Amino acid sequence: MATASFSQGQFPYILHPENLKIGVVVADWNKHITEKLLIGAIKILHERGIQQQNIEILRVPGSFELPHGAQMLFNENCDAVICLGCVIQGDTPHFDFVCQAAADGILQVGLTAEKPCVFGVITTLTEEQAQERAGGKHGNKGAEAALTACWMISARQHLNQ
Ligand code: DLZ
Repeated sequence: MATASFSQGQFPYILHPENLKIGVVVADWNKHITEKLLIGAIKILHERGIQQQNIEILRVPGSFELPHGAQMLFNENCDAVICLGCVIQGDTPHFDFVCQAAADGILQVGLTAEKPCVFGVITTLTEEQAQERAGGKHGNKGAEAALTACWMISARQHLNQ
């Protein structure tokens, strides 16, 4: 569960949305889920004052490709990148490889770019659990990822970075 202040969208810093460019990279695997994450993320960005023309959406095949997609978006001068995917466990170890690669890669890309690169990847055992996290009883993890991006950008702005 998200913490209280976070789920209420409260940050310790003020976000200055003017002139920000935000990248969103979306995996096509489990598209029926990732499109809901995308809608949730875009809604939050609009609410926080990011204009549609300053949101760059890039679609990639699967969650494994999210880090490379994020790298491409940072090369387009994005101030933050939100990575959206959904990995549902199957009968093979593929799940673990894809999840680990996505998590490690997203962290690495963000640290290399020295900018927020947010892990908005749902990793679940079942389809039902994924639905619950894409606008169901556990909220929308795409929206939470967008809030995380806004918070981290505001932290950088607070430090004048
Ligand atoms: C191959 C694969 C499998 C089995 N499952 C998923 C999944 O649940 N979610 C996801 O985003 N991607 C999956 N992929 C695709 C990989 O992420 C990747 O696109 C391919 O292995 C090609 O590199």
